[in-house]
Amino acid sequence: MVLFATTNAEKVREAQAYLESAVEHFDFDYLELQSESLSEIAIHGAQESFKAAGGNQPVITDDSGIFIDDLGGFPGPYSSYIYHTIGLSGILTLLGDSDSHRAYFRTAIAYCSEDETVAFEGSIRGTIVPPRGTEGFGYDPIFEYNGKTLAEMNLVEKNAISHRGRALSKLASWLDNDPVEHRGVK
Ligand code: ITT
Repeated sequence: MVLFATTNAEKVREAQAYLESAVEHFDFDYLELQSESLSEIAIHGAQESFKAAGGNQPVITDDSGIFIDDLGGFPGPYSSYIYHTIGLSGILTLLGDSDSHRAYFRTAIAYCSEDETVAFEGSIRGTIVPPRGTEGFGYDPIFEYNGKTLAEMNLVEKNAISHRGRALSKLASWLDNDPVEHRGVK
């Protein structure tokens, strides 16, 4: 079993749908490191959460961001703050009327156990569009990939192509192949 330290239950749902091992929500708001690197933020959070959970169960964390080309990669690591302040409509206002804005989503998932701490990143390129769809969460309604926004995909479809799905896939194959016995994760 692995604990997923996050305040975002939607991330946990996606991980539970993806990973074979049992994933349990650890609703913990770790202190976020100020860094440009999602992996560094996730690793730091995983180590803090591992201790907070008692130090005897593996913990994962997920730090994600949306990086918009026309805004020089903004909001990137500040995506949560921007989402809660100006929101999706604020982002669209910043971008103005022109139609196609390239962007990518990136997720870093860190895993911390007594033996090791590792991080895996996944990303997906797409376009920022006016909001469509009711599935998913956060920036999903304004991020289009192959003609559909992430909010127009169900959880399985999103996991198959998403930043988080790609990071989870790397974590899953590492858990399968790493020589260290994962103390009950599998
Ligand atoms: P924790 O830090 O507690 O895990 P959070 O929701 O604050 O939860 P992040 O800082 O990683 O997580 O997320 C940055 C923002 O990006 C936040 O507003 C999320 O809602 C959003 N976000 C993260 N993953 C997303 C996804 O797959 N689709 C859409 N928006 C996402």
